[in-house]
Amino acid sequence: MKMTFRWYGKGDSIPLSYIKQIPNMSGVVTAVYDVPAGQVWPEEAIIELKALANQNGLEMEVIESVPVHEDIKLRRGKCDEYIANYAENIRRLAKHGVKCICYNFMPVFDWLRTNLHHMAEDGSFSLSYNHEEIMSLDPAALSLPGWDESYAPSELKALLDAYKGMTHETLFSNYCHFLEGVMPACVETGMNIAVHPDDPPWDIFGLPRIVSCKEDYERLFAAFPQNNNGITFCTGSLGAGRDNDLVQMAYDYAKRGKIHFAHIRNIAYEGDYGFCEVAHKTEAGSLPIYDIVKALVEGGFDGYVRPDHGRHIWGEEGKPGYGLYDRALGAAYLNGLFEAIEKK
Ligand code: DNO
Repeated sequence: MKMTFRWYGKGDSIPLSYIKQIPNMSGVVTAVYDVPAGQVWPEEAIIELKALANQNGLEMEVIESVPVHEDIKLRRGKCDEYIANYAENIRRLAKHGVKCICYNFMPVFDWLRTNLHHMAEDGSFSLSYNHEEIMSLDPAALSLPGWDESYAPSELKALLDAYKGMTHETLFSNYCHFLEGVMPACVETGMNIAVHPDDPPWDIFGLPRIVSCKEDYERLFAAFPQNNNGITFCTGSLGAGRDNDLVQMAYDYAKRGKIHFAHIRNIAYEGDYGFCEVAHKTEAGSLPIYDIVKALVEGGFDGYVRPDHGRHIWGEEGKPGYGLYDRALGAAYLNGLFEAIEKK
């Protein structure tokens, strides 16, 4: 396994030199943030990002994300041009040493939370999700920070209208159309693409979601069996689905070489759907983090790992989920788990 850390480029308040000081940190997970979805990333921008990481003793082998334009998910407008651009991005990134691209295929919204500053008893802050609150919101009037992409209210309304009535089958067929277009570039360059699961793993606001559970993965792997076509095993996202057996999935998909990237974090369940993000350690929440890591190791997992969302602790402020301190603690904990389990 290679331990990595998400870094939001030059605009990130966390210096690369601090990230390097986290024990066993091999590299950053980053992206070119100032190019709109659908466009080709200038090679100079890729070279510059990589140079910054390398100057600080860090690799840049994982990109999260190359965003998928909504026209691709809707299979409309400039869909095919955007797919060709995506394939070009794969080639360019591969040329500069990138081995894995994390992306998602969630319509309109990426991860969704109702509170980005939920205070725990110990005074730490984290992200939380309350299902009843989500159900009572008007999606067209939403504005939540943190997405890779955000929309003006009028754009959001038009986009939501465009998805009206879309079935899971149609979205999956649009997804296959996208993969048909980009898979040759992956195979030709050796690039692994790792789809991030839906977060949370169920339909939101009537929008279909198709990367939420074992059945979804089986359908995806059956359609595109290439080794390059894999997943980002995100424990927090998949784990919000009470029916997902994360330990079994971790073992099976690691064994099949499908897990290119793992996002590891813990959540504490609240009610049937709700959850609150907590410290990474097993006992802090509802997910069996130790057993999941053990299953990954026993399945022969050798991909990239990053500690996912951390809490805000010790007075730190900044991007929700992406402070330095708690993610560094998470990395240290995960390093310990992997070392102990691997040596056993
Ligand atoms: C949230 C992240 C997601 C992830 C995208 C990948 O913190 O895990 O935003 O980067 O879904 O495309």
